[in-house]
Amino acid sequence: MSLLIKNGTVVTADQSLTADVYCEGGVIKKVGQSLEVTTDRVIDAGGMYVMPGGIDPHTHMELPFMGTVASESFFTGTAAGAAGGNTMILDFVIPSPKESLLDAYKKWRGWAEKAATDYSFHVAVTWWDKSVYEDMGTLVKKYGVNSFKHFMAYKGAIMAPDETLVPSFKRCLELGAIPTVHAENGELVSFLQKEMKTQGIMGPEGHPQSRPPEVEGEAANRAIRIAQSIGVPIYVVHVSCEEALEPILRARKEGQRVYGECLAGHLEIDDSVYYNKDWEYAAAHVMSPPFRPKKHQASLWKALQSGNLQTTATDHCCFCAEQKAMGKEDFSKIPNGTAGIEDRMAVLWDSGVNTGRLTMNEFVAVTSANAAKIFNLYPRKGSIQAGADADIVVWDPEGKRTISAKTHHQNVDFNIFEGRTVKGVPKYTISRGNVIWDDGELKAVEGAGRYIDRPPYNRDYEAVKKALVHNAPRAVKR
Ligand code: DUC
Ligand code: ZN
Ligand code: ZN
Repeated sequence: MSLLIKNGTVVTADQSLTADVYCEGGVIKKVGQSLEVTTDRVIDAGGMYVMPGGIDPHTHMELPFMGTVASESFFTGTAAGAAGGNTMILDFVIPSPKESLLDAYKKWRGWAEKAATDYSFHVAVTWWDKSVYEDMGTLVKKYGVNSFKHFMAYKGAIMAPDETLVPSFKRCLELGAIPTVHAENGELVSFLQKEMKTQGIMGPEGHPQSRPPEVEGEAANRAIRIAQSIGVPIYVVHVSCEEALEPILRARKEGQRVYGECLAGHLEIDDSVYYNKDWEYAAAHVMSPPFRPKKHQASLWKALQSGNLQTTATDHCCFCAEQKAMGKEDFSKIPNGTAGIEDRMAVLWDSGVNTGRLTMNEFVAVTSANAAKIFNLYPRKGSIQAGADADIVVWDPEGKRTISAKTHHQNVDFNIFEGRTVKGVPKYTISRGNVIWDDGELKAVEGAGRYIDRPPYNRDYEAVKKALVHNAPRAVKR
């Protein structure tokens, strides 16, 4: 299949230019003005922007979690993602404690064969022993994994205490991989959940109150300081509040290589949702970290605008009303997760580009290119240039959509952006040269997506370490 996208404005993280884009065999062959080629299909992108397809670096398709399984499969989730302009996800392999990392990785690879767009995996380190150390090496050297996730919350389940974080971060350094963290102090969450219940608070309003911003701030700071002591870069997922931003800003100012991600939901939605009288509505918003009081959103936007947060994601993790009802009598049993893969790009465009907070180039950076760079996929992904994968979104800045669970493609019965009309929508989403979102028609094919290897970073880690670790070892000759 060959495809020519004509008359559009190509917008990448680096530049905007009037150019045609010719794709063949799943890759971009030429970018240039007035291309004359024989092709199977021509898309007229007049008045539209031709951008790298979105990369959502944080999703959980069909995740077994909190006694149930997320309702979105790798097929339905990536298809919905394509309807929203995405062409790649980074999902998470999450081994149960004592489960071999390699076994879990192979299990997830099997599930993900259904994906309609390309995908890759972060692998969670949920426990520690010699086999985990060895499996991390195998995953990096043989299976194209260059990022390892650490949940600092979910005590008694997948939480990684310091005695796991420290050796795992050190192993990441040796391997040229990057540690990532879900930053919430799991001990404190567990303590505060009990406190809430002692005070008779059993409804969804107990969720944000048992996971306040200081719980996130403490964990973010601790993870960043551990990374600094070891000399390894670090990526903090779903930064939701000022208390977590603070150590990120401080560390970046000190020259530490710290990256931060924020979610479309945290940028736009505040914690009043948990105090709604309707239990189902409130429970549908239960995710961790929770939505925050309004002032945090302004700070997250500023951090995104200034480049102190580099990526946007969704933490797409869907549970339907009947699954949320598992926590009807106890908020701590409500499966944590909300959807958003179909809406992230349009919401970011509407609230970011339309308001002037982000330039179009910055929009591409935070929805695609930066994730590709941080996770070593660039320029194969996240760019529009000859040789890159033909993963493209043709964006209609005048198109409008009113977001609703009744019309979305996500396999979940609730939408946190319900009723919002966004201006700026994907008109065509092209995955490896195939048009899978075709002017309102979803043509995603189950199994068409491919696993993408991410090689380790070939930085000079010893030099990086020397520059980062404040106190170089000093021996005294006696
Ligand atoms: N947070 C969620 O809300 N869901 C899945 C896992 C997580 O950390
Ligand atoms: Zn998380
Ligand atoms: Zn997550």
